[in-house]
Amino acid sequence: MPHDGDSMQARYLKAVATSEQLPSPVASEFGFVGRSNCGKSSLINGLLNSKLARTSAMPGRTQMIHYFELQIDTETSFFLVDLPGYGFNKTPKNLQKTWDLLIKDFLERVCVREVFFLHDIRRPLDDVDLCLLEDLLEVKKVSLVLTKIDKFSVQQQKQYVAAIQGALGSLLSDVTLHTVSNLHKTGVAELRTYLQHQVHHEG
Ligand SMILES: Nc1nc2c(ncn2[C@@H]2O[C@H](COP(=O)(O)OP(=O)(O)OP(=O)(O)O)[C@@H](O)[C@H]2O)c(=O)[nH]1
Ligand SMILES: [Mg+2]
Repeated sequence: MPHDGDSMQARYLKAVATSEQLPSPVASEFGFVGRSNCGKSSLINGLLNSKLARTSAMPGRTQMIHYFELQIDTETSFFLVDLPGYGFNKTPKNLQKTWDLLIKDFLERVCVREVFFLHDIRRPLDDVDLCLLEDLLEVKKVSLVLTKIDKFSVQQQKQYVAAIQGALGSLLSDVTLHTVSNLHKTGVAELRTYLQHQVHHEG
């Protein structure tokens, strides 16, 4: 059942710049990845029902891993992890390397239950996106979250979702597809319920 947010508690845990700073694994963690500007931090705020994650119209805003804790009830608490966006060319090469290593170490954590691959519904999935998706699927369960659906009418959304499903090809059956608008809060409560379900159920 979707929550109205009244009983939830959200908390910013920490920023992580190197693998050594990753917190000890005490609860389920969910990673949020995707191109810069696709709406990762915004959706995390929507799920937390807070403004704890910093968002920006300028790509590359989130440059470290940020851990947020969401306590839904006395039995359910988990971490939403905001990962740096990719496809941001202005980042110095050596910094990009450090980020890649950090993300790799993050993905190896057993406590990371699933990765949410966020993608702006207006953009076609290109080879870089598909490569990353394949890499993620090798190590984790993956949900593909199409963001900013408020940009389209319901009819257009259907067409764009169908195009993305086509681009996924054989990967389609390996991912769980979600559509959201954080602006209109469409699909956000459902995604929170999905997260809660993953915490309580294996697989
Ligand atoms: N129309 C619309 N705009 C959105 C939505 N979610 C986010 N945005 C806008 O998209 C821009 C980027 O959002 P962020 O949440 O900062 O994106 P990000 O993926 O965290 O970006 P980086 O941290 O740079 O990787 C901001 O201008 C947001 O206001 C949405 O649901 N609808
Ligand atoms: Mg961000």
